[in-house]
Amino acid sequence: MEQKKLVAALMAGAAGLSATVASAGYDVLNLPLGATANARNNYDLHMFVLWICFGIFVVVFGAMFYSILKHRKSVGHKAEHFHENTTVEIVWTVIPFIIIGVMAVKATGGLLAIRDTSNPDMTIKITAHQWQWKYDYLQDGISFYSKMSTPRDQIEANAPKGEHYVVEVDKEVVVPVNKKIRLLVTSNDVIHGWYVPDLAVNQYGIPGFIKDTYINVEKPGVYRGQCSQICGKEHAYMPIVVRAVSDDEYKAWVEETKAAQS
Ligand SMILES: [Cu+2]
Repeated sequence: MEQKKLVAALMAGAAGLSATVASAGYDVLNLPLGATANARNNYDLHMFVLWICFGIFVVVFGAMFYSILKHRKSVGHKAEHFHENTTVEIVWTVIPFIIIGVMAVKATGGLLAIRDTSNPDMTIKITAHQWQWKYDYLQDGISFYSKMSTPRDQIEANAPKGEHYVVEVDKEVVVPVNKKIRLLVTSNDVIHGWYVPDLAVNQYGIPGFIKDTYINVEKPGVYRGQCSQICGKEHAYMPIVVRAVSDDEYKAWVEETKAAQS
């Protein structure tokens, strides 16, 4: 009887917890679904590994609690005295090996896709500065600095915070959708990180080195990010805003920006 009450209490607790988590909109705690194939792949891989962990958790803790309840001393069980069971040892070596192997194959596929910067449609060079970003569109001959546009008054709490507080910029990085865009990331001073979660890119900008990565944005929209490496006193104030637009809109933006530059 006691046992049943305990199990019922545990189950009620678990159900209550999962209901609370679900109603709180738990997806904000998860990885973003993202707007690129790599972002989606990262999300799927993350969920795949998470469910494997959950399965292991259920099996291991299930066996443990079953043993504790069913084989306890007060109901008359005596501890077994045995060691070395070849079958069990083979099973608990082979099963984890298979699980890790499957995860490694999937993860390696994802990593290779992320690293494949070959055959880009266009290239943008990104140079980090304390504390702003410089963008050079190598094909289109556009070049500009992008700085945070949140007024100082909001930061110093003299004015109410805006909707995009500290993740808004004066000049957005405009890119066309469904184009493979190679990003060459470097830095002018210290190490920075060009980090846009929705695009699954978090790339170091290191002085003296050029690192390459790429994006291929599938959905038009505005994607916000921030510098991910502590790079000095204004580190928190060097956001990134990428605006993905249709091909025609991109061409129009290029013409407009070039006309304004010259
Ligand atoms: Cu930085």
